[in-house]
Amino acid sequence: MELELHPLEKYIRTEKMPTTWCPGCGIGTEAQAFIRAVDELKIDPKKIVIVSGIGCTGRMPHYLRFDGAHVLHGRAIPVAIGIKLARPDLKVVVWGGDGDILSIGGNHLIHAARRNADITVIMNNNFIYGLTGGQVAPTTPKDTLTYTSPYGPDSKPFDAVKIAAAAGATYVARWSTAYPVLLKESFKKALQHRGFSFIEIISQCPEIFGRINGFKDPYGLYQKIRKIGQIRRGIGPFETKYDWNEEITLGEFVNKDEPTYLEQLSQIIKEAQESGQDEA
Ligand SMILES: Cc1ncc(C[n+]2csc(CCOP(=O)(O)OP(=O)(O)O)c2C)c(N)n1
Repeated sequence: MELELHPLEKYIRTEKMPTTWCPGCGIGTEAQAFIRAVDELKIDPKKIVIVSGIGCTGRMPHYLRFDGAHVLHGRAIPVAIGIKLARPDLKVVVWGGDGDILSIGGNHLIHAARRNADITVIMNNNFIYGLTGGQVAPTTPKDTLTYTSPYGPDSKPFDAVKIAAAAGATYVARWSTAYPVLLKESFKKALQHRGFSFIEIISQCPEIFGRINGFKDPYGLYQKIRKIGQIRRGIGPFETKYDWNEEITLGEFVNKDEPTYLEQLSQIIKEAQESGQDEA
């Protein structure tokens, strides 16, 4: 009898299994939501490129059967923009950790957003540097611990939704691993969006962040994430909360249509050619 393959197996590099991700990690839930989104949209997998930096999340191009690039820590966004400029027909997706996207790569994030670069950035926010063993991240919430901030973080956390929106991102959403179907729907919107789309996912890192913060198993941390993740509809990005003790607001906060980076560049070149300036 021939074994029947799972219908989504074609999107996974099964030869690379098992993954390096810890048991109970939220990244697998994100990957599944993404491939379901691609499948439902019937996008040709050859038209998708996943670009990642270094981190646990950075392993994504290894495990998903799309073209991909695993580049320097923090530099996935400029590589992705380069790919998109060279091949506008491709859907270019950056998948990174909160350290990758907001610390070392923070500058790239804000400039990609202000340019409305036609890429999607997915940021796995596990509140900590996972791969390197649990250092404090720019997202580490007040009243939580990491191995380099054993008395709590010394500064207030970044709220990625507000940063992306303030910098000019034209699609901004935040979900959590507790809502995989809503996350999938959001991936579908981002993949179809013209311009810069940003999705933050609040996700559990049970082995490092969970342990140091007193969660005995992945489910306990997942429950906490489920409890604080409040979905709010019809509010703007600056009305959201990022508070470990009260609420991390989930939902879609920006969705607007503006000229993309490539369109703006093309317009400038066209105007320069028409006025004869490009001959100088
Ligand atoms: C230029 C450079 N600086 C630092 C590092 C070490 N480093 C690798 S991954 C990482 C942070 C990982 O945290 P995050 O981006 O949040 O991803 P996660 O592992 O949690 O998914 C750091 C500091 C590196 N590889 N390259």
